[in-house]
Amino acid sequence: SLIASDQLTIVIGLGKTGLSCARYLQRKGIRFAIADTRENPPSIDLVREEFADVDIRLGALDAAFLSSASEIVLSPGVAQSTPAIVAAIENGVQLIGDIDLFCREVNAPIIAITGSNAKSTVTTLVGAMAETAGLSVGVGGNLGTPVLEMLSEGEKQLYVLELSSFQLETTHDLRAEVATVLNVSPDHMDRYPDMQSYYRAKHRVYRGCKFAVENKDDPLTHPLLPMGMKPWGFRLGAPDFRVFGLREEAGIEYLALAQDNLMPVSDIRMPGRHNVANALAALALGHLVHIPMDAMLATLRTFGGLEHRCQWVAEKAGLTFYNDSKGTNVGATVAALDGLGPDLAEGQRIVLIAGGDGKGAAFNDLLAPVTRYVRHLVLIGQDASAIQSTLSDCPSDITNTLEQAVELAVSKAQEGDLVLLSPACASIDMFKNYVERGNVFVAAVEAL
Ligand code: UMA
Ligand code: ADP
Repeated sequence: SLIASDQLTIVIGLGKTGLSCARYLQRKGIRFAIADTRENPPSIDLVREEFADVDIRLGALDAAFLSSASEIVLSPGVAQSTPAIVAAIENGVQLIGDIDLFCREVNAPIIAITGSNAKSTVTTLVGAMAETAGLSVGVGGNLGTPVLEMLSEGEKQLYVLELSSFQLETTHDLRAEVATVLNVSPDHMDRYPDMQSYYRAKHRVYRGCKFAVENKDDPLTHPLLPMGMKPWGFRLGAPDFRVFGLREEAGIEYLALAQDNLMPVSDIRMPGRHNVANALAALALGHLVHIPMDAMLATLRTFGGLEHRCQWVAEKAGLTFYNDSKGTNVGATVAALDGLGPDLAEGQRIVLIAGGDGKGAAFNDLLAPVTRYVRHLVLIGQDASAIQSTLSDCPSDITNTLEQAVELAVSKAQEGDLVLLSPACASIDMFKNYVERGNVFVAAVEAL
């Protein structure tokens, strides 16, 4: 219509998400402009070539320009609280994200997964379960592939989406077949004013869902659902009707649902107790889209987990090394310690390498698992001394580089100990990202 042709959509952000949105709008023939807060965003020359006819504005966002749009598609890396965006919203501009655009396009069921930790693991695992069952499945979102990029392969039978709180903030119309908040612990406190607003962003995942899956061990994951709708759940405890859990029988611990024992826990290939919770979560999600149980259990027997998540690296000099570089917040490192700790033999301890950019977090929650399992702390990065003073009862050292940290950890460890990199912090103060940090750790271990 005439009115529609006057309307302007503005894509904010020229990262992976912004590019996927611009390409999508281009394909749809929708009039759009692009803005990025950086004077010189990555690959800007290529972008100008690809979108030769598109108005591209760089540098500080212009409130008047943004207010001229009918709709803003916001990238997750840009805060909604940016004043020019606030002004545009006040002027009646609709704010959406790439997830909304995606949901407008697809009809296949969506499994939507959020949480402070374990998102990538559970998302990948459910995707693998669906594949084992012979379904065509799209796996993406915060995990790495922007959702709109998945459309180029044609519609799949199922989508498994990892969604961050940033993505959920701009999502209005998800209506997932199954939605879950896996766990909630503080993260991104540099972007949220308080835990309440972080929690609220996460809980948007449940809006309009057909089935909700909660973590019965974490009350902060409990959904507010319409009257009469009961959540499903998982827990590292007794199973129930609608609850995947654990049951011991004749000395064997089983994954179980209600009365059914499904598989011995020891058949799970991923390491650590926290991954048992992840396995139960994946079973619940998959079950609710009717992935056959056999295929799901077969996947648990072969899926070894993702790189940089409590990943076994090597046995060397009588020590075992684990890379948990993706442990980028306190909750993750607590889970890694509580996950690997119970398998330690008598007298064995963990030497923990931690530190980096704590994103404004408090480190107090590390106290209990560190006291229980850690022999020595080796700290790196911007918040090393903050961690050291919070955990002052545990012997610790601060070093400048991760390579030095590995050497120091080895010198402090005793025969049979486990050396774990699980930083409880983001990596950006010292590395490009958590992948680079993990790779540096692995290389340093190999160089020993
Ligand atoms: N940026 C600006 N100005 C802009 C646009 C972006 O300074 O105008 C900066 C952001 O502050 C950020 C970087 O550029 O530092 C990238 O931001 P982006 O929104 O363009 O990010 P994308 O490249 O589109 O990647 C995003 C997710 N990134 C973020 O949420 C920061 C990716 O998750 C995700 O894989 C991708 O979309 C596809 O869905 C990454 C992530 O770190 C892995 N996520 C956070 C996390 O997991 O903790 C939430
Ligand atoms: P996310 O995508 O949410 O960051 P990942 O699957 O990449 O999640 O795992 C990130 C980190 O979270 C892991 O390195 C591990 O330290 C921690 N973790 C894994 N499983 C759990 C769990 N069930 N609860 C809490 N933390 C976990």
